[in-house]
Amino acid sequence: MRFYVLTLFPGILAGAVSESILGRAIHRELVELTLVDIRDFADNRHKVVDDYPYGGGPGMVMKPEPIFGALESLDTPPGVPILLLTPQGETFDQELARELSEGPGVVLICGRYEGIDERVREGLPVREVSVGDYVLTGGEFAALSIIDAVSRLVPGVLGEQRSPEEETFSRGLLEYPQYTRPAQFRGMRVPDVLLSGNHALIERWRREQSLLRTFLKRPDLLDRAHLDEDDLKFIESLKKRKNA
Ligand code: 6GU
Repeated sequence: MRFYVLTLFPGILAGAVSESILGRAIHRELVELTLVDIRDFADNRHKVVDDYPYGGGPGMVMKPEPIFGALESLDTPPGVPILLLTPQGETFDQELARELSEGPGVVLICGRYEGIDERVREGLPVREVSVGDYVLTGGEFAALSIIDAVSRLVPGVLGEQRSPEEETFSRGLLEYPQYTRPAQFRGMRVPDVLLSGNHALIERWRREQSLLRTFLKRPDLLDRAHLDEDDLKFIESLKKRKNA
């Protein structure tokens, strides 16, 4: 999986991806990162990449030429998606992470300052993506989230701990509570069922805890989750209890 990141601040990404799981994935060449400094494609001697907005108003706007130039310098495989990172985009989620992880790579264009010249959206085949309803200082921090979420789905990156399919947003439910030793800590006990050694009971308890948590914290997820008959019965019992 290769990420091509167009940014005015390559150092933000270089630092963050050098550590931990991503750092190892890059070292093992399971993930490759091509950082492109948009400033290198400034079309003027002074390396200016932003300018005043036509029509006036506060702030600066990223010029189109360096972004087009940087993109056209890339040697990407055909069909690689080009994401323009902006709070105006569709919200990034686990489904898009999976989709991207199944392709050969992704181009990420990081916006900065108050905006990007509209002709980037108009003249390039970009898909606008946001990472949530809040405003960041720049797309670099969104790019890091996307790189992280996509990379961990690349086979080999996580090792063999467990398959990403088992976890929270893939199954569509929040995860059940986890405990490790000691069995008792500051008066708080690990639930007896987890110490019982009865794997059928444990599995059932975990499923119900997942359903309970999702019901309480993210009921919106239940509509999209894959639920069997027992799950639906359990949810019904939760609803009855809530209304009682
Ligand atoms: Cl992609 N960019 C910026 N600047 N802010 C954001 C965002 C992106 N996604 C959510 N907030």
